[in-house]
Amino acid sequence: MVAPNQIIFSVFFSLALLMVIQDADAQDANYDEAKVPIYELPNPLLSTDGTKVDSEQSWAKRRVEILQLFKDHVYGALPDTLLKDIRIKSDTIKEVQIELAVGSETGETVTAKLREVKLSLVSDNQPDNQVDLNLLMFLPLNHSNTTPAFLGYNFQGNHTVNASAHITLPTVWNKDRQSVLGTEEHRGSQAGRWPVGLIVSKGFGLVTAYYGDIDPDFDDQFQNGVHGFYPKLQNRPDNWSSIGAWSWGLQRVMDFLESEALIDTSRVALLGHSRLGKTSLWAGATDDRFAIVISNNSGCGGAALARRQYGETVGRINKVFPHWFCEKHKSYNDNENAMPVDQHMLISLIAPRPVYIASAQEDRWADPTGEFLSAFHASPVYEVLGKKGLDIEQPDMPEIEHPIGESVGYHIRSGKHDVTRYDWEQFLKFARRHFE
Ligand code: GTR
Repeated sequence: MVAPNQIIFSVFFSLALLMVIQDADAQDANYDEAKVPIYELPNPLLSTDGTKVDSEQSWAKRRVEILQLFKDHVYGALPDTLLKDIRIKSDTIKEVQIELAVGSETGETVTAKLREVKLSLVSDNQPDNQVDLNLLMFLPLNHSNTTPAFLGYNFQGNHTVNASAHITLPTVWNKDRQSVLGTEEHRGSQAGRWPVGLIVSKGFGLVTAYYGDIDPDFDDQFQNGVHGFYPKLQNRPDNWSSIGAWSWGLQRVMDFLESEALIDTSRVALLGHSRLGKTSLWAGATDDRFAIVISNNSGCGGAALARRQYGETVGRINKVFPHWFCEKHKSYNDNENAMPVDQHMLISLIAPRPVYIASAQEDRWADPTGEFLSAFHASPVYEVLGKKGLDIEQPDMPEIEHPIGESVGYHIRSGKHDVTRYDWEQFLKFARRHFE
């Protein structure tokens, strides 16, 4: 038995160590635009056999090719036996009515339904293996199958999303790879990232879950979480990665939502921040049931162009997070130009569905310019499909807090790596514009 103070100490120590390593790397990183190497991006509209893509039909073929390249070289394979051998059991744990503050200043509130559902993923092939995903939902009072919703993972447990005492304290993974009970003290600690009252007041539901439920975020050679269901997808160059597993988990949430009439599943906006923003892009690319995809400050392996080698690089991300991407991806450490894809092509896989990329000015580690350029270079694919993408002629970054774009939306705001109310206001506007 480990004493709680020992756990706290080692969590603190591991966190401090990680921060020291990250700080050193972050300081060594390139933040000089003049040192960005000259690079040539692969063209999403040029097939491997040299055919130019200029129609919906030719894009459909090219899309298959690009998707496969991302599976082989970046995120790894996904289980293709979906739901033939995995069953989802759902138990409603709680449903209560709550009052939520819409804004901190006005005193305005909105009444919502807080609902908790435990999804148990059970494998027919491995009866002893079960993974539970605890969904937390905030729904407008009169929600129905016409209510649009946002879906996104949280980083630290459902109880951190909002301070409501109704939220069941979950188990979460600490840095020592121990599953521990979340504490009262952390209730609502991430509430600044989740303006739930605002979301509900605009007529949207919010569905969230702790990403560690699906796959704990550490390198354990893919034994735990949902990886245990598909051992055949490991020990190969295109192994099912953690970003792949988290993406797969979001798809299972969608399966559940489709089986209930809680919300309108044709109007689900998938959203993620940082590593979970990388995840939302990959989930959106591999499952077209997500009607809108939003990626906030996703950086390297997310929206940012790898070839720029600005801020976090492929080599650095694979060193610190060896489980996020597939094995093959490591062959591009300090070798970005050899990749057959770059991240603008990931965004293009979401076309013609609306996609939104958000950056933060001080988040240089995530390379805001690289995130913007990806959105820009994905836009020609939208145009082939009859949509307006970012809808600008030249790749000139917009001013701070001046959102741009049609089916590809983009903004850069002032401030740090985070999800703020400003970001949500733009996501809500974008979603309303496309859903209405
Ligand atoms: C950092 C990592 C980034 C980003 C971030 C996060 O340590 O280097 O790629 O994903 O974590 O997810 O918070």
